[in-house]
Amino acid sequence: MPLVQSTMEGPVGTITLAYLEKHNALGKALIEELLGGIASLLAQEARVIILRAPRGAKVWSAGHDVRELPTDGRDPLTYDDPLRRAVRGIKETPAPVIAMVEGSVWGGACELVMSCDLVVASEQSTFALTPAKLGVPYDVAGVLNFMRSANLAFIKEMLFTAEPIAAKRACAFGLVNHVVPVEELEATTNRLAGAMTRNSPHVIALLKEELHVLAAATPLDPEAFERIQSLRRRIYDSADYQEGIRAFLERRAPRFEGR
Ligand code: YXS
Repeated sequence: MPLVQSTMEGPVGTITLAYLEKHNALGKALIEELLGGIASLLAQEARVIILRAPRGAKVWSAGHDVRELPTDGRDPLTYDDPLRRAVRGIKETPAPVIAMVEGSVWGGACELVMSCDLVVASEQSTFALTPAKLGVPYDVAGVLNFMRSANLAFIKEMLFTAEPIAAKRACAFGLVNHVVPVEELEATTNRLAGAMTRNSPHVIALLKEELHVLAAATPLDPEAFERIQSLRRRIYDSADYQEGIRAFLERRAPRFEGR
């Protein structure tokens, strides 16, 4: 059973996350299919790609597959982690990618949505940044993506509380382009996609790459980077990191002791 479905309608490609029994948890296998789907749609000359969950989904994506988070002292979000590869893959896709969101979005799936170029969300959808809830030392590139996606104080509230935030608030702080009634979700997304397909694909691809390169032009002192990495290492070597994953798997609230 595919974990991702890819379809083309005219110049618009659609990728539907279809790993429903695990609420579209972003594991290695799903991400491989996602990146393969994008490549296949681009090979069919898709001018816009829509990334969605099935209609009526309660959960758009439950985030990184917790069962694939390493517990043997390895960094949980390295450059080659599937989630990191998916985020880069979407940013490097020359065609615009629109996240069409219905349902709840969790953890790394929020970063996946933020890596898309536009976000159209239903009024009932929610977004929760969960590193602090799971005890995960999120990586520098990911935190930078959060910072660039919305107002800093809002991102801090999302990260420090780990509580689901309603789409309307996410939109007010720049995380979402449009919030619409669920029955208008597809029409609004298709209208935006249609408007883009009528414009020059090469200019759009150039503008997307210019914005990506300029946004990424953040000088970071190597020593500062190393200091952050050592702070992260202390956390993914900590008992609290193990506790966060164990609590999830045991379906209970975590008991973080700061160790
Ligand atoms: O018990 P089975 O085998 O049926 O599987 C259950 C869940 O374990 C599984 N599942 C997941 N598996 C791996 N990774 C996940 N993130 C994940 N989420 C869910 O899916 C099956 C059905 O889930 P269940 O029974 O909990 O469904 P529900 O309808 O009662 O609740 C839906 C959710 C989404 C509210 C609930 O599944 C949930 O809270 N999921 C975790 C959301 C979350 O905290 N995600 C963050 C993952 S970690 C991450 O993204 C980053 C590393 S970070 O945290 O740093 O941002």
